[in-house]
Parts: sequence; structure tokens; C-alpha cells
Amino acid sequence: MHAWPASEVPALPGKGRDLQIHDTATQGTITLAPGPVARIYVCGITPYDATHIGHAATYNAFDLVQRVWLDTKRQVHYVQNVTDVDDPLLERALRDNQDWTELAERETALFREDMTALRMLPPQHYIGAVEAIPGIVPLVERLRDAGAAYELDGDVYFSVESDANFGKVSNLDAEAMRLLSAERGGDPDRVGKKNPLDPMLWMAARPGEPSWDGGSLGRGRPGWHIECVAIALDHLGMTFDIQGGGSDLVFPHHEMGASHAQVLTGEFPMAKAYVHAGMVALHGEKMSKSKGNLVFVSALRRAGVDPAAIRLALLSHHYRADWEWTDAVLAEAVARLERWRAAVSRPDGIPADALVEEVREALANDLDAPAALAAVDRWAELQIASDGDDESAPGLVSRTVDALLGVAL
Ligand code: 5CA
Ligand code: ZN
Repeated sequence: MHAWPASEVPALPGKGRDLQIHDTATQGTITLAPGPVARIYVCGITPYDATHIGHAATYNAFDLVQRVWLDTKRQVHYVQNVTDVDDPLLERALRDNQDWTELAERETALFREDMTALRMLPPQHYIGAVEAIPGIVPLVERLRDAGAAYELDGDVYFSVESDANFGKVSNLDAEAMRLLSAERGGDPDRVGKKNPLDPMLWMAARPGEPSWDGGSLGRGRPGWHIECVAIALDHLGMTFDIQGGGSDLVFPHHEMGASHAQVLTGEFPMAKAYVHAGMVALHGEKMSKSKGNLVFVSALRRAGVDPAAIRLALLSHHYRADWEWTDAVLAEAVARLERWRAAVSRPDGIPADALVEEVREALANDLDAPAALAAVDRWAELQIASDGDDESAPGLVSRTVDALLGVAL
């Protein structure tokens, strides 16, 4: 699949420092020191509805990761998937009496437009589950042949007990895992499974549903977790720097994915850090396609909201916080954007070299975007209130805000 166009990232004077980031697996902050090419996998959308503010907030967090790494003069190898075949997508297509491939293509196209408008840097590899199937089948066969997977009425399940490190991503107890598995696509109550938590690797063809040639597995379609693992291992290899997504993916998705990869390769861990963004809510409940309490990025854009203001609204919350989208959040972002634009539109102003370092430091410290915004606010306030004569300052601030925060002033 093709991704979307990249906005240019201005180079700043000097160099940022290594990213410190909260790791879900070790439940603490770690400093990542990637090689010359930093490697990140971020779970992509299931394209059955448009991009909402919750998605945008999660992708914003990982866009900041890229920007911090680019500022350390590293290259970034970024991979993202599209879950373009899965139960919720097929159910929505059936409900609305439309072709599931058309639904997926339309919503993926809209996602690309939204990401472009928000200046999110694109992945180098943007891969759909369907196009990954030829790579998924041999992995499932290998797991089965190694005794880490078993068949149940034609479906193939992964045995969580085959991974000695199972549980080390989410650190949850068995009961919590069982509840979340039932809530998030698992089938802990299915009779005949070795362990209720075992996730499906390959689902045998069901009448009326799409299916693909699975070699010795028979016709069917892939399970959710193996999809991301196949794509990540193919394009990044093992022990990449960050596995990212929203906190609703910690269990089962990222736990199971790590186990699949660890059993397949015999290496541990799959990722050096498991990074999770908080959930955005609307009217007191997590924004979700299944509940329908959504604010779409595309609807805001159609209503004339500047994408830079949407981006500032996302940045005004720490990525790990759960927060609520309100009109006031957007109004505050619109006002901030106006203030910042007024401040940089002057021909000269207050020196900004210290501000560059403050923004860098804030982001390197577990992506503290609110602290970065506060630093720019302070500069903008001084700039408007006083009469500086540094001619390079407005341009330097524009480039800093663009390069590190993805906001075009
Ligand atoms: N296709 C799978 C991942 S492989 C999936 O979870 N798709 S999704 O469309 O449901 O979500 C896409 C990304 O947005 C995921 O990282 C998810 O954790 C995140 N996300 C979903 N809802 C919210 C929300 N309300 N707030 C913040 N992030 C969210
Ligand atoms: Zn995923």
C-alpha cells in the first residue's frame, strides 16, 4: 500500500538528546539509544470508519517520537499496518450492505488525507493485512510445526504456554487477561482450547466471508496479532526500538504479538520499549467506532477548523494521559495558534536559542508536549509584550515548532 506524502522537517541548529520514554513492559522510564537507524512499528487503523480524534492523538504521540529521533540526526524506519480484513470491518460492511474492500479502501484514503493535513510523518512501509497474507501463512505453519500452535475444528490457535515470557508486556494477572481477552476480540470461552487465552492465528474459511489460500492450513484468513508480527518482523526484524499503539492494545494485542515473535525467533524481547498512548473520551466514554461517540478529523476539517489547531489540541495533553475532547479544548488551541502566529509574524524579536533547547528537553523527557507548548507560550508572550531586535528569532521559532511539534505557523 502507499502511505501519504511527508511534510518537510526543517533542520535545527545543534542536536537533540536521546529519548527517554515510559515502557509498559518494565513499568518505568527507559532511555532508548538506537543505532543510526531507529526502528518503530505502530499499529494502524481498522478502516471501517473515519479517523477520530482518539486515533489522531495516538498517531501524534508516535509522530513526536520520530521528530525527536530525526532531531538527534538519526534516520527513522517506521512501519505501520492497516487491518484491512477483520471481524469489525466485515460486520460493518454487512450492516451497511457495502463491499468490504471498498469500505476499507475509502476509509484508508480518508485516513491518509487526515494524516497529511495533520502533518504526521508517513511510515516508510504501510502494509495491509491482506497483502501480508503470503508472509503470514509460513509463520503460522512454523509455529504449528514447532508445537506452539494447534488446530481446533480447522482453526489454528497459538499456545500462550509455549512462550516462557508470556505476560511480560502487560504484567496482568490471569483473571484480568481473561476479561480483556473477551472484551477485545478473543474467545476465552470456546470449548476445546488448551488455555482460554490462546489467540487465533488462522481462522478457517467461514461461509459468506472472504478467505485466502493458506497452504497446509487450508483456506482462511489470518488472526489479528500475527498480522502485525509478520509485518514487523518482515520490515524491522527482531528487537526493534518501539512497538506503539493506544493503551487499549496492551492486552491482548501487544502481549500476544510479542509472544508470537519471541517463539518464532527464540529471541527476547520483540521490542525494546512498548509505548502506549492514553485514551481520548467524548462525553465521559472512550471514543470508539463500536460505540459511535466520535469526533472525526475530517468533519472538523470540513467545518473549516485549521488542522494546525487540531494538532495543537492533541499536543496540549500528555500522550499517556486519558483525556476528554471538548469544544473548550479546541477553542484554546485555536487561540494559541493565533497568538503564536502573531508572535512569529513580527520581523524581529526575543532571542529563541534557549527555547529550542527547552522544547527539545521537554520532548526528550517522555514526550512532554504540554511542557513544550508552555515554553513556546512564554516566548510568545514576551515577544508580543516587548521589543526584541533579534532578526533570526521568529524564523527559528517557526522552524522549531514545525520540526519538533509538526505545527506549521
Ligand atoms: N488495527 C488495530 C491495530 S493493529 C486497531 O486497533 N485499529 S483501531 O482503528 O481500532 O485503532 C487505531 C489506533 O488508534 C490504535 O493504536 C488504537 O489504540 C488507537 N485508538 C483507538 N481508539 C482510541 C481512543 N479513543 N483514544 C486514543 N487512541 C485510540
Ligand atoms: Zn497491531
